[in-house]
Amino acid sequence: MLLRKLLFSVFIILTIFSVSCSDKDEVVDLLLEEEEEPISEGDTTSTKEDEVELPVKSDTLIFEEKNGIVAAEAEHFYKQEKTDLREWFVSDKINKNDLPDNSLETASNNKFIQILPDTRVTHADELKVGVNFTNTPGELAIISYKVKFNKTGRYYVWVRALSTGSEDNGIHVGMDGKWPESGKRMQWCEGRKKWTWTSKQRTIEEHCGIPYAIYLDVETAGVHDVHFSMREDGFRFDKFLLTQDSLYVPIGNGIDEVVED
Ligand SMILES: [Ca+2]
Ligand SMILES: [Ca+2]
Repeated sequence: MLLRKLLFSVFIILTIFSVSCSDKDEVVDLLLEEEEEPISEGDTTSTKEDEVELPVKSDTLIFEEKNGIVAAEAEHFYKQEKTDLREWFVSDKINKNDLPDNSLETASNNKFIQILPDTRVTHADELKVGVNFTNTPGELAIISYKVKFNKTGRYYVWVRALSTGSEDNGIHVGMDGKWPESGKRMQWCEGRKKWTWTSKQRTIEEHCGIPYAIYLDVETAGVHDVHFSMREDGFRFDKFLLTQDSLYVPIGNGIDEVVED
């Protein structure tokens, strides 16, 4: 009798162990399946609802040129690359103590982006080429925007920026993976500590930049990628504007961004 009881107990224990192993296997299988289909931030299969809620980094957000002009909020970039050393951060992710006075209140759309960390704040800080400064466009912290051009031709590039010194006031602009000479070394000397529109190119002779020299030539109508990349770390970027009118000067927040219908 005792032996029968003992055998029965062993049977029960083995049965429970077997069921628990089977459950465990099912859980492991489920985890593996979920890992095979990760949901990433850049997933292009996102629903319409997601697109509305997350305009930033959505490749469905296309700005459209109309009547030879187009504007876009800097914080509405759809892609960021080469971020190992420096990265663009949207202002609502930056510690309030690190935001210059009134920079949010006076920014278009009350947001901007900044390249961080900023290790070269003054001229006395160590210059590290390829880290906190680069004269090579497309080398560090590239952000991209999709722009639909209805008209081909030359577009002058204006950027609204806020600098606090001489080491956070330069940037590069390019298009479709190319960085033309006319997009190198955008430079700001005026308007320290307030948002300032500029379209000037720094040269050896003129460190504060010369006008009418920063532009992109659009050869085909349709959607193109407009890129900006780091020249100096700490750069603060509110908005950009492309215009075919060489004499156009943006004022205030500039014109509203227009998204393709
Ligand atoms: Ca800097
Ligand atoms: Ca803005």
